[in-house]
Amino acid sequence: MESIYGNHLPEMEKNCEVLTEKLEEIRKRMTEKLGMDPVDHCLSRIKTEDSMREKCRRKGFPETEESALEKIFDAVGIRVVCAFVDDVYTIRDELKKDPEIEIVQEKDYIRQAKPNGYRSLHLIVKMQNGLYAEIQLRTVSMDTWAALEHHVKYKKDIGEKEPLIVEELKRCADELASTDVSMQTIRNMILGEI
Ligand code: 0O2
Repeated sequence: MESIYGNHLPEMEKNCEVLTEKLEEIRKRMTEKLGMDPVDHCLSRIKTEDSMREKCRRKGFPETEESALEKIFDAVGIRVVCAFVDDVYTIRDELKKDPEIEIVQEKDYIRQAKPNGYRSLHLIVKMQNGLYAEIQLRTVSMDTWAALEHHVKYKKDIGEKEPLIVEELKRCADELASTDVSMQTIRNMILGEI
């Protein structure tokens, strides 16, 4: 079967590399300025063929190259995991200054969490070759939570425990968000900002 990405895979891989390099540059500059590394880790991936086809079906789009590249924007995805919430926004601001990429959409699930408790800042960026990528920025605690929630979502045999797990996950998400704010305050005090 022909790839849902047509012959665009090399360009997508290039975009992945370019974005990773840009984020590494930002990370280096911020480390010098802050005296500490703002990024815990950074991951990148090209969405698998199966996962893209599943997302097309889920969103009611035909399984075509146009859907995969122009209707769904996370064929290329980068995840940046930071220690502190402020660093998420500083990295967003640094990306905004880059003339080679255009941020076409920002979804702030940190200021406005999803009802299940999901938090993250999502940026859809348009690259110079016209293709899109999604950058997800979040803290370590948001990342740990999202991994656990993802696991629950795809586990088939949870059964009657599900409502309790969903409720507990939401409670944890809110507690983690409150701890992220406290940690940020402590860091600001250490840096002499308050
Ligand atoms: P994967 O396997 O991580 O790539 P959506 O509305 O969520 O169907 P859309 O329009 O791209 O899709 O919106 P959004 O909200 O920006 O979400 C895109 C991605 O964010 C998802 O991609 C997930 O990676 C992550 N995400 C969003 N909501 C949740 C959530 O409630 N829990 C977790 N764990 N992750 C979430 P994919 O393609 O769904 O999955």
